[in-house]
This record gives sequence, structure tokens and C-alpha cells, in this order.
Amino acid sequence: MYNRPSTKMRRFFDAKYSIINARMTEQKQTIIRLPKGFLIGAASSSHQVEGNNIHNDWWHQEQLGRVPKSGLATDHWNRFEEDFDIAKQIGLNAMRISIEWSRIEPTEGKFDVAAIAHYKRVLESLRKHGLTRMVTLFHFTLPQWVAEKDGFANSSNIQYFVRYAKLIAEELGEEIELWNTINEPEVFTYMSSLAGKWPPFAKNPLRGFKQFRNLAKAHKLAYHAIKKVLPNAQISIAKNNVYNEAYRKNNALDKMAVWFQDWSGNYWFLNMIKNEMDFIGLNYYFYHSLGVGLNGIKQKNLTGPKSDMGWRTYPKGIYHLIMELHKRYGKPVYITENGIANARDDMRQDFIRQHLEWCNKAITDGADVKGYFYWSLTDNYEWSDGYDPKFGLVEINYETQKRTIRPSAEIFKQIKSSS
Ligand code: GCO
Repeated sequence: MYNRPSTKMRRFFDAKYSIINARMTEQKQTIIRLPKGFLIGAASSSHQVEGNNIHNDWWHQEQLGRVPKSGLATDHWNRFEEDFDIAKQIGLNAMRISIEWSRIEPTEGKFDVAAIAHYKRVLESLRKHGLTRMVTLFHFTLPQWVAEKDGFANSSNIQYFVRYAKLIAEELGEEIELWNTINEPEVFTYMSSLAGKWPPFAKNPLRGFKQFRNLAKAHKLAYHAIKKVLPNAQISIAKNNVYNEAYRKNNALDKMAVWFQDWSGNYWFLNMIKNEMDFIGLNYYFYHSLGVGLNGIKQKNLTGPKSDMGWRTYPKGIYHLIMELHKRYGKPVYITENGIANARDDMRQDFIRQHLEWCNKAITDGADVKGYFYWSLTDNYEWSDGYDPKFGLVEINYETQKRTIRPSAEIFKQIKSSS
């Protein structure tokens, strides 16, 4: 369903900025035209950048040595103003952030007023920077007390998530333009319940199935709870869809494999919540070429440039996925994530340009694509891969917390809106 290849980092290239700069000046400087009002932003999540999220399940497992330590992360909790200054400076007009449930409700039923006030300052700061706000309520981390009750695998925990969503709507909703209740439900389910790589490291399909269904239920109930407070709120999820194609174009088995992967990985969850989404948030990273053989479904023949994590890139896949979403659901689409780990920064600019060009083509062909959020504004904590992958438009020096804008971020200056 979801394949996260092992990290093969090319760390030794990290410092070679002279080479990068030389390459960047060679890059073509073509103007990218996007519709007026199109959001161009960057995405992030609380645990990956804030630092010291001591009340969630990841932190707990980090201390037990089961996943890398996040520690201070990028210290975004204290440096958000500086980060938003940079976002504005490089030409963004939107940001996708997440609120950390474990900060809001560190123990059951006790809401931290200071944490709520903090997020209010964060959201106000975004507004003052002219950055439209997309907010995720659950981006992979659970309060430890919820994790101890078996998280989303236990349906009686759904009520706690809905109560938290309602609280955010009441306390902070006026400062939020776009909502994602949940980030990547099937990646979360796969990694935490099937692959056993993320807390609670389960390898239990039944648990996975329950969790998946409960996430859909949690979304639907949270959707209605938020709408009750804010009838005009625009709410969806961030959905990681993979572009699947048949390795042998006319082979019935390969085509069936594509059908199955599309259904289970891309559309099953969306179908469950299709009456409770005002737009679709699409996270796009992966394409698969599926061939069926004696040992099951295998991925074949992936070409295209490879990121530092070994992920092959295929910009045209974003076009196919958007058109399919348009056809199936007829709703506006925001690209809620699309990004590349590329420490040398020699692929990022072309990567962004090509994906934006395919978004443009989808718009020309009738899809209502309203925005694009690059993953991520800064380098950050990449879950079980720790701090090695460098996704950022901005490089972080983790010793000093110094921010350095990478040359590829120049691309946003080449975007013009057409009226
Ligand atoms: C995910 C998340 C992000 C990742 C990003 C890069 O897909 O796992 O939404 O938290 O950091 O996608 O892998």
C-alpha cells in the first residue's frame, strides 16, 4: 500500500554550497503563471518542528530509544516569527501548520490555557505576515494518555478527538481559513499498525483495520463539530495518494493490481468521508509501476530522478491524480504536500516548477486546483528517519538553529498571478 524506502543519504554533499550556487545560476528563469488567488505555501507539522513536545507518544518512544530523538527540533515553538518572516520574504502567501493535541490537552480533560494562547499568537502572526492559514489537527502524534488507551485503534477515544476539535474551533477558529482534521490516515495506519515502524509499532492487520475505520469516523464527527461552531469553515483531510500504473500496459493482472491499489490506498478513505469534505487535500510523493508475478505485486521499472531518500520523482503523476479526484468528487483540490529530500539543493527548483506546471495543466483541463504547499519550509524531524533527510526550502543548522535560505527558494519569485 505504501512503501517508504530506506534512507540513503548523501551527507557528504551537504556543505558544498559553492557547487549548488553555480548550478542554480544555470537554472532557467521562466515565469510560472498561476490563477489569481492561488495559494503558494509551505507545510509543516508540530512535532517535526516545534521541539520539546514532551507529552506525546512519539516523545515517549523516543526516550525509550525506539525512534530517533526529536529534542529541540527546529525550535519553531520559540522561533515561529522568524520562520514566518522567511516564508514571506521568499514569496509565499500561505502556510500549513499543525496544532499539537498533546500541548493543548497534556492530561485527560485538562486544557492548557497557555498553549491555546500560544497558538493564537502563531495564527495571528501568520495573518500579520499575509499568510493564509491551513491547520491540521492530527499529524501523527497522540497525547501519551490517548496512546495509553490504544489511540485511534480504540473507538472510545474518538470522542476525545472530537472534543479537542470543537475546542480549537471555539478558541482559535476565527483565525483559521482551511482545516485538515487528519494527516495521511493510511500512511499513519500502515506505519503504526501494519509495518510496526511508528508508535505503537504494531503489526496487526485487525488493529489497522479498526484504526482506519475509526479515523474516518473521527474525521466525520470532528467535521460536524467544527461546522456547528463555524458553519463556513472549509474542512478536509490531507490525503497521501500514489499514482499507480500498470507495468505491462495491457496485462489484466497488472491492471487489477492498479485497481486494487487505487481503491485501497487512494480512494477507500476518501469514499468513506466524501460527504464530509469541502475540498480535497492531496499529498503527492509517490508513483508505482505495478507488475504481478509469482511472488505477488512488485514494483518495477521506476525511472525518474531519485531523492536523497531513494524516492523516485514523477511530476506528471500529480496531474493524473488531480484529474482523477476532480472526476470522482468534483471538489476543489489543494496540494497539501509535495516535496523532495535534496541536501544538495540541485533538484528542488525543477521539482517544484514541474509539479506546478502539471497543476496548471490540470486547471486548464477543468480541475479546480486552489493551492500548493511545498513540504517543507525548513528542514525538520523526519519521523523514524530522524534529521538526515533535508526537505527544507530553508536549511537548519541544528547546533545553532541558524536558518539559511536555500537557492531553490528563489523559484517563488518567478511565480506571477494571471487575472
Ligand atoms: C508524511 C508527512 C510528513 C512527512 C513528509 C515527508 O508524509 O509522512 O505528512 O510528516 O515529513 O511527507 O516524508
